Amino acid sequence: MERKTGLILALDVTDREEAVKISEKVAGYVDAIKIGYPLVLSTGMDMISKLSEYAPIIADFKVADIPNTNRLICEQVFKAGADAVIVQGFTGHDSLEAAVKLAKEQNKDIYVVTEMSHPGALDFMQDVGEGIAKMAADAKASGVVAPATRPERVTEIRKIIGSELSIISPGVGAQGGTASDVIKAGADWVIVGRSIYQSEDPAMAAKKLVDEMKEFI
Ligand code: FNU
Repeated sequence: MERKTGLILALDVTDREEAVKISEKVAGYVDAIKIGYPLVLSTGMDMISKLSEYAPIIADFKVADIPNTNRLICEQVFKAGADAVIVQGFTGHDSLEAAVKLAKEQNKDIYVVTEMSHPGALDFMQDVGEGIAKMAADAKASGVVAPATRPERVTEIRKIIGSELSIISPGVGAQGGTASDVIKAGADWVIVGRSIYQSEDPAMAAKKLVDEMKEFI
């Protein structure tokens, strides 16, 4: 994924027309559009190829299965036109390696969730976040997902993965994180949903975020 603005739109709307309209409006401000279960379950898998007319698509299916099933899922998602898939890391090295192997064969990207951005991630995930980050680097994934709600954790994770892997970071805006803070902490991209798609003016909301990050990118 090429970094021009540092912004990824999380498009968690459930209406087809609205999804297309917002994508049209913000296309000039985003490097990718992340879609997941809310949009795909409500509108179908063909939304992936439709929205890829506007930006590269990251499919946030948080794939978390045995290696063979991970491979089968990623195969279908890439076939539908996605450029990247988000997978969970807690399933371990073999599950991750199966996804990365397939992605590399098809010149696609895998991003691995380390520690999630919501408060409940402290219950179990934070304790294993650093280990997952190391595993993602060893497996040569394209990058990791790390929490904008905890910029200090993004800095820790950056130390572990080095500069080869990217960090994409959700949790800006509605979850309390600040775009410029998490970029300064070591993230390459912020992932922003509600603050953009629930805004009266999604293009202006996206532009504001891009302007805020500009000097740190
Ligand atoms: P917004 N997301 C997240 N935290 O928020 N994939 C994670 O740790 C993670 C994610 C997704 O809060 C979430 O599902 F791994 O409205 C949503 O699609 O800005 C988006 O990032 C954040 O949306």
